[in-house]
Amino acid sequence: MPSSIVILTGAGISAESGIATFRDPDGIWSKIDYREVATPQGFAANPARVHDFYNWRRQNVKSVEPNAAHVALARLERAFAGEFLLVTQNVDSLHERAGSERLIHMHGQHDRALCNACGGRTPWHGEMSLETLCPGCEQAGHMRPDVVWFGEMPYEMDRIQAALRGCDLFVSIGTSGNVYPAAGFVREARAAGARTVELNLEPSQGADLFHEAEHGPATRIVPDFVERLLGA
Ligand code: BV8
Repeated sequence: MPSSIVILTGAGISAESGIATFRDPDGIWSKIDYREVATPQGFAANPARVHDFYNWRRQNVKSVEPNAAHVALARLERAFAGEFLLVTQNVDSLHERAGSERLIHMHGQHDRALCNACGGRTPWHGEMSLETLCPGCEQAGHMRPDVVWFGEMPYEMDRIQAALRGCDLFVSIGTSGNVYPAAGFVREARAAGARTVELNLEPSQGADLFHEAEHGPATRIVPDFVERLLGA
């Protein structure tokens, strides 16, 4: 039984809840150019288009539920006596809704707003636009989704890297291993001597970096993995 577990999740863990992934054949980036909606330059060039993109995603998540994989990770967190950290690249709130608590959204959350004028952050479940007033400074024209775009520094990297340095089990779930620095976490975990496991529908970009891999839908392979780990 490990003493310290770090888990990384990506869009694949939410796929069976009905949320589109990014790089699967019919994924989000096959329809929309990420440079237009997930970069500071895209937001500066056309904030209305970016607000439309996140308003659509925020609305879309309202009708979906956490799946068995999210629930299994929340169960593991409760049942495991050692150190536990769940790092997600996802900006949806399905992990929280499944009961996960020791959780970092390294790419932010689309149901939170950030004001570029005062730096204030606030939960946000409705529409957002250039006309939206910041609840803190009451200025309009400065609100953005509190997500990390390409070229921006992911959140809580110090805390994540400290956990990676101390873990003896690293599990990567539902991510294609395309986006850094998340895609490099497996290397940091291996350097710390951790056992590294990939649970994914198919081998990711970084599949060769993992000691073990299981391929299949997350709602099947994640509960099975948690069951075996807790039963060990
Ligand atoms: C940064 C938030 C530096 C918004 C996203 C090397 C080192 C460091 C940086 C870089 C580097 N090389 C390049 C970079 C820059 C860049 C980058 O990585 N580019 C890539 C394209 C090469 N990285 C950055 O810009 C990052 N910032 O490095 O800052 C810095 C330093 C100093 C000062 C300032 C800055 C920031 C990256 C974050 C960007 N934001 N999202 C939003 O969501 O709208 S990233 C985007 O991709 C997604 O949000 C998602 O979080 C992320 C990763 O995607 P995945 O989750 O993996 O999804 P994907 O569709 O790709 O894969 C799904 C997988 O699931 C597949 O493998 C599939 O097989 C599997 N699957 C499908 N169904 C199932 C399943 N598995 C199981 N069951 C199923 N049913």
